[in-house]
Amino acid sequence: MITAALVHRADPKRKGTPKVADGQDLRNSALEAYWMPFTANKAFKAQPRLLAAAKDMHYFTPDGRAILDATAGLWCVNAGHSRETIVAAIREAAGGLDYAPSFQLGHPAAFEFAEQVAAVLPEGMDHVFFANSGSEAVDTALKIALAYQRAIGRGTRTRLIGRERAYHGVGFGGISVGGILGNRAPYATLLPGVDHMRHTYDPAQTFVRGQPETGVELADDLERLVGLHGADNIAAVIVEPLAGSTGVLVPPKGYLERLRAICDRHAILLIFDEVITGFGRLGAATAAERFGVTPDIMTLAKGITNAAVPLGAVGVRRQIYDGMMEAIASGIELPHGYTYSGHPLAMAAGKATLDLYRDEGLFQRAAELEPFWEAAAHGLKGERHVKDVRNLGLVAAIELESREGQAGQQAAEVFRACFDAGLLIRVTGEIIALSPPLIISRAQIEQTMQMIADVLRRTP
Ligand code: PXG
Repeated sequence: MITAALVHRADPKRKGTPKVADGQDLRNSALEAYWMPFTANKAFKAQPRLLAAAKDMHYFTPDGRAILDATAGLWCVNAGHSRETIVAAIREAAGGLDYAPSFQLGHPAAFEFAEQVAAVLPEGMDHVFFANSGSEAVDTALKIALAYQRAIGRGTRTRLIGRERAYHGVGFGGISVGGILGNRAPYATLLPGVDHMRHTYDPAQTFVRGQPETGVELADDLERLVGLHGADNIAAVIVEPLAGSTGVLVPPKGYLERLRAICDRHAILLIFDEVITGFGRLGAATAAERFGVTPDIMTLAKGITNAAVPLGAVGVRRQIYDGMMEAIASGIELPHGYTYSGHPLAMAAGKATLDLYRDEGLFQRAAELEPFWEAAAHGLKGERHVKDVRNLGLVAAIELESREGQAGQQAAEVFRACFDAGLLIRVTGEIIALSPPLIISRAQIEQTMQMIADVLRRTP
């Protein structure tokens, strides 16, 4: 068991079999070396929660307890866990071509997979750059936007526009265009020349099913920024079509369409960050497809490999790739890339993943489940502490009332109680975010909502 090995490695003098039920008896020293990401390290290490295995819809704890995964890991395991064809593809790749340099050399799987990704992207978006994470994909997208504007002679277009409450990963570019205070504040001045549109959540509109009818005019905030900075100084605007990490903010009807129109009017590049929304989450290959709005650049990660190997990608429209190729007569057109761009294991995992999505019709399945999912999520209206429910595709948010003077405590407690009861949810502030693997059954959807309701009733 991994936890036993962990304890023994960290403390060879320790005798006997350590008790590892839910990690309760693990000694802090065994957990010390790992500085955990986005985690309250001290609190976690005092009371760890460990996962040892995963299959299909479930995680398993070291003591063998099954945990129903209502979050697809971190919005990424869209086809369910440890799927055999993906595992087999990774194994085969690792034993064949373990690594190939990505600069000035190629290997067939990278070209094949780029073509396969391009085939699921909207018409005209037919070139793909590989990174290793969503954060790298975002920084790559921003750099492509800047480099393209400069290459085609629009070098004054250096400003980037993001949106309040946006999450675009943790690179300096991503946190600069991002709009989450806690992720920005510790890191001083960030990138210069960035501005933000307003977010799209209207707290007066609660328990809206799907896209809100009102709020399309929030897109006009981009016009305000054009009026402030001048279109000739703006390179690109980046938005999550559905803001996920910040707590599931669903775009009002017509909002993305209007954003596209404003970008077209002012020759501003539109970037969709589809790290969460890509690969079936909204019942289509991409949010762009679902909404019928095609951006100029799109970031992808997470579901692209079913999270089995880290991979990020950036899709770009033909005009951008061709524009760069023409403008830069010789030499390296884009001085950017990673040691692991197009890594053979990631390419193999990605190919097997897209095959699986196709063979099992999982994007279609998500679309078919959406009405059932929506009804089940909104069934939590009226439960204790629930002040809003929002949903789109196979995503839902259940927002809770805060306890007096204790912001975030309610949801944190619900998270722990759900985990103990055998359900993995994700919480941010007082918002429960649900985004299950697309293979979830109707019975498991009902079970998810029932378990949350039970926990809410027990939570003071
Ligand atoms: N863009 C978006 C829209 C994301 O949601 C990233 C970029 C960054 O991806 P990487 O691979 O660098 O983490 C993300 C990541 C959560 C949660 O629980 C969300 C993310 C990551 C971890 C947790 O909301 N999104």
